[in-house]
Amino acid sequence: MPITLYHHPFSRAATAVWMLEEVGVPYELAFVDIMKGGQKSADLLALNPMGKLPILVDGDAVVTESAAIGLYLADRYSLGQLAPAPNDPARATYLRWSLFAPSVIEPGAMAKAAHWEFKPMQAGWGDHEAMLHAMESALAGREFLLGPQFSMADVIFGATIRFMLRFNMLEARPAFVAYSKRLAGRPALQRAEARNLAVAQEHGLQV
Ligand SMILES: N[C@@H](CCC(=O)N[C@@H](CS)C(=O)NCC(=O)O)C(=O)O
Repeated sequence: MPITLYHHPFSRAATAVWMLEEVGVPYELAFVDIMKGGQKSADLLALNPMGKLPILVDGDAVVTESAAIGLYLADRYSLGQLAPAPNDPARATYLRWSLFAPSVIEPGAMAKAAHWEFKPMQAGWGDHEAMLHAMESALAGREFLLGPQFSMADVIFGATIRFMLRFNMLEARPAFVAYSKRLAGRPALQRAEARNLAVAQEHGLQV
C-alpha cells in the first residue's frame, strides 16, 4: 500500500512532498481543503487531534509534525544516506539542526514578526540575534549542514529558511540566501514544486 500524505499545496505538506521525493518511495496525495476546514473532519482529527496538516500514513504508522515526518521517512527508507545511522557521530549534528527548525526558528521568527513580549531566558527559542548567529554557524564553510553530504536535516532546516525568507520573516543574511539557492538545485525539490503546483492548478488555487 503506498504512503498517503494528507496535503494542501499551500501548507507545510508541500515540504513533506519534498521529503517524499528525496527518499524516492511511492506515495499518493490526499487533498484536504484547509480553507473549508477539511483538516477538522472527524476522520482527520482521529489521525491528528491538532486538526492540522501534514499527516502521513504509512501502513500502521501515522506521523504528524513536519520535522517528525522527515525524520521518520529518512530513518525508515534512507538510513545511512539521508539519515546518519545511530552509531554515526554525524547523527548528533543531524538531529540538532532538524529539531532547531521547529523548536527555535519557527517560534523565534514568529515572535519577532508578531512583536511578542517574552524573556529570552525563559523562552525556548531565546534571543533573536543568538538564533541568527547559531544558524549562520551551522552553515559556515559547509555546503550542507553535514558538510558535502546532503541530508534530511537540510530539508527540514532548509525548508524553514526558504519559507521564512520568502515571506520576509527572516533577515536575508548572505549565508541563508546562498544556502537557499543551493537547495533550489535539488532535483527532488524541483519535482516537489511541480507536483505542488499541479495540485494547486487542479483545485483552481491562485498561485
Ligand atoms: N507543527 C506543525 C504545524 C502544522 C500546521 O500549522 N499546519 C497548518 C498548515 S501549514 C494547518 O494545517 N493549518 C490549518 C489549521 O490550523 O486549521 C508541523 O510542523 O507540521
